[in-house]
Amino acid sequence: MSHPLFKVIPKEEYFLPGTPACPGCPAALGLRLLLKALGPKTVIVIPACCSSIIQGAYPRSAIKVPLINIAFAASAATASGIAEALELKGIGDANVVVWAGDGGTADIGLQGLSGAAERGHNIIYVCYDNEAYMNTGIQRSGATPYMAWTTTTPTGKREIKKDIPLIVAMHRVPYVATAALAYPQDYVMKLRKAAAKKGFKYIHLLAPCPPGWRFDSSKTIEISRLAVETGTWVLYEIEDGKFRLTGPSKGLIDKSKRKPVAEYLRTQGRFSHLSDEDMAKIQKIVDENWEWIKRWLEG
Ligand SMILES: Cc1ncc(C[n+]2csc(CCOP(=O)(O)OP(=O)(O)O)c2C)c(N)n1
Ligand code: SF4
Ligand SMILES: [Mg+2]
Repeated sequence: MSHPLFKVIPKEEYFLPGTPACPGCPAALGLRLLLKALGPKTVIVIPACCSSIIQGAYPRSAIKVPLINIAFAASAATASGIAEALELKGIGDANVVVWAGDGGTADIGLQGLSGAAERGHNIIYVCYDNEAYMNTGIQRSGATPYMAWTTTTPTGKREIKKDIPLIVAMHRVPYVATAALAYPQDYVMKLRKAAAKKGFKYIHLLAPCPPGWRFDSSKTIEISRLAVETGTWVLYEIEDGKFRLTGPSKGLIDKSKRKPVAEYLRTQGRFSHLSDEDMAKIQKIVDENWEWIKRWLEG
């Protein structure tokens, strides 16, 4: 009998093994699942990031679908052009996907992303968020969380994480969702839902990165799960303007159901310098975020 996972996630592979990804790499797993979810009629646009290395060089790319590498700021604009060209050619059933890091999304590619969202091009933009510029040596990005160590925030980042999914949602696009690697069915279903809708769709995948977050490479999924169980990372979707919690996040409105945020933070060397006071402040940020969600759901 086949594993229940295969009911949702096909066995076919479009991401070949033997890449230079680090062990436990969330970008490799996230892209592999994305290609399984969307299938061979997919064009991938990748700006400068770890994934542009992981994919390998033409003609020996690890990715079995058409792929274009592009300058940092240009990924959403490039995908928009590809989507319009396919439309003109009468090819309406291909998925045009941006696969970009948090630096390429929250900072350098934000204007292109906003423009494509506002114009409503028929693309799926996926940000895999490892919460720093990993490929160039762990520099902080707008998506790095409060107090996280990076090489450019040696005593911890003083600013809070920029909320990209909500910024995109304010463009009134048909679909915005968050995802986590510990919940692959939830991620795959969201990708499929996005593919079935016309217009600009956005998915933000939390991507725990062993070397950048300072944890053992066997723990990627465990840390992804803790991010959700502590309520630090919230799984949701906003479909045609309607906000909905998904997966295990549905049961976490009640604070007593959430694990303490410290359980998540203590798994990672990037937070090893935190005092109890810092931990309490981060717990407060997470709890305030849930208060927002509660008010939102209550309308
Ligand atoms: C315009 C420009 N600036 C800087 C770089 C150098 N660079 C290449 S990858 C990268 C980091 C990208 O970070 P992110 O988007 O978060 O992806 P990750 O490396 O974390 O996967 C940087 C700064 C570049 N290629 N182009
Ligand atoms: S630094 Fe992180 S995201 Fe980049 S290849 Fe290694 S594990 Fe993957
Ligand atoms: Mg990054």
